Amino acid sequence: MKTENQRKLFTLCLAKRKGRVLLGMKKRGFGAGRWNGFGGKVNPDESIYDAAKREVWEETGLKIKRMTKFSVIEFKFRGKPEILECHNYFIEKFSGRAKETEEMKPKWFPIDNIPFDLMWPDDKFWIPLFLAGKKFKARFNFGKNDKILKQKIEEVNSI
Ligand code: 6OG
Repeated sequence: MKTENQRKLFTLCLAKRKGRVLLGMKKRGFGAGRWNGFGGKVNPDESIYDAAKREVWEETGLKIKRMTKFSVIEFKFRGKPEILECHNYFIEKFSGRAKETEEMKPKWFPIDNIPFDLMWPDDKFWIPLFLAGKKFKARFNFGKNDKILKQKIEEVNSI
């Protein structure tokens, strides 16, 4: 009998304002050296939404006022049993100014100049959907050197 892969919950949050998207250069840990949204692991004692809010605060100093989920993406790496279930949020309203922290160096990018070559390889497939205001479910299977072996993206009405 095949057992269900273990799931690990993550969050990833993106802010968009006046034709620009806020990304952070990850300075340490998983994904270091890449631009990405803000987020991390969900602790056992918190909701996914609260975890997302906490990570944005820890990584940028921004205070979330309103945030909506736009997708759930599953990531699977070859040879590793677990599935990373990543819940993605659009930061619609916030207060404060993004500042550099120990983990992230934030920067606003024009939406027509997103540094996809310096991001996770999946991002170029789904960030355009996010920018178009779509909701979706996706799955990416990675092989050696973070190469995408298989992918599936499905637009949905609600998530
Ligand atoms: P910490 O290890 O910092 O959380 N993440 C990914 N993001 C993208 N765009 N593509 C991937 O492809 C990713 N895998 C993980 C989820 C890691 C952060 O990195 C995101 C979290 O926000 C494999 O706690």
